Amino acid sequence: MSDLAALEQTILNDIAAAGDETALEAVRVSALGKKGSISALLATLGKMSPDERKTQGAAINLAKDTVTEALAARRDILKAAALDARLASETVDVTLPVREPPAEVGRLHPLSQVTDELTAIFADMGFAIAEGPDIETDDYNFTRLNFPVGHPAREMHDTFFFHPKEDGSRLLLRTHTSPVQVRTMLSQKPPIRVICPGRTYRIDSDATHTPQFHQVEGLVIDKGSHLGHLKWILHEFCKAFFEVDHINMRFRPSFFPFTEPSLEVDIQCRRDKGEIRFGEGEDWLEILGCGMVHPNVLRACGIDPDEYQGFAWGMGIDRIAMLKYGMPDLRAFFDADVRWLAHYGFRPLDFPTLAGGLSS
Ligand code: 2U9
Repeated sequence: MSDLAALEQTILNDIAAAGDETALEAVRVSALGKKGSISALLATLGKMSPDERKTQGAAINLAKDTVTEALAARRDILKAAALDARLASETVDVTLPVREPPAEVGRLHPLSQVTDELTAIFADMGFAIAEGPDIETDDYNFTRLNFPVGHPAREMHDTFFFHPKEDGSRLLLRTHTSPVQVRTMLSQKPPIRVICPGRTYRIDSDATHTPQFHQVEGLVIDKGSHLGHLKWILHEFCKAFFEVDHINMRFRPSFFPFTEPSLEVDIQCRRDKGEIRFGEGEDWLEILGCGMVHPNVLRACGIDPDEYQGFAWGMGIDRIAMLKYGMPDLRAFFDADVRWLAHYGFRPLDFPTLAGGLSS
């Protein structure tokens, strides 16, 4: 057997032995690639005499064609085998039970649910929703809300301050959502009717306090707004939120720097074997604070207190969520435990509406 025939046979054996397309490509490169064995033979043609070139050239090219065809045929076989193997490994067992879609298994956090509920209630009364930044200035969080610099009421807020800037001013994490109302008054003309739900921060941590918590505050500014309107709004809110037809409320005098007069509000309830029922019973439960906006606050926010007056209220969303849905430890709200969420969470597509029912 000539050297060329032996080489051709070796290459054909290698092609037949190639088990996959990568191995086959390696055989192709070693035979027909730039430095391949057949390419090397073709390169010798230039140094041959014309007669030798004619015979050798024809023979080498014939070998090249044979190898090329064998490569193509083997590639087709290997491709088909790879496809068969993939199809075999990717079979779907149609007898398996169907996995529940995310809308069925996913759950809304109670805080999202309660925020949606109270937004639906106040939106129904004609309130707009306002939002603002979590990082605030001392001016918007305190000074314009009638907390004079150095006043002890500032200390009661246990504030997270950032490092002071070069000019001595310090940014902070807002301790209440009240700066959102400040921004609203500075940017809009009365009449104003807004609620401001959002994250708030204070250095505090136990079963009923977390350093980050949630508040919703409301603000009404108009020429004739008074405490009677405020009481009606809060009464309607409490009935709708706690889903009862009747609720007794108690307004007690209190103090907040930003309101005068200031009041704290309790609702009547009955505690029974760890459960609370609203709208009946002998106990009182504090749920919010409120009052008429202090003239100093109106003035600091660009509103003339001789022309306009208003009222505001604030409540902890976490607290009313715990009360309504009987969740005893606030810290669980932040544990990101899916078992807790499966128990206390809400179906995502049941959006609360007054017509369709808030939590049903
Ligand atoms: C402006 C003017 C007045 C908002 C108010 C309260 C009373 C209140 C607490 C409830 C529970 C905070 O989360 S809590 O600890 N809040 O009692 N908030 S009046 O009054 C404002 C707000 C903004 C411009």
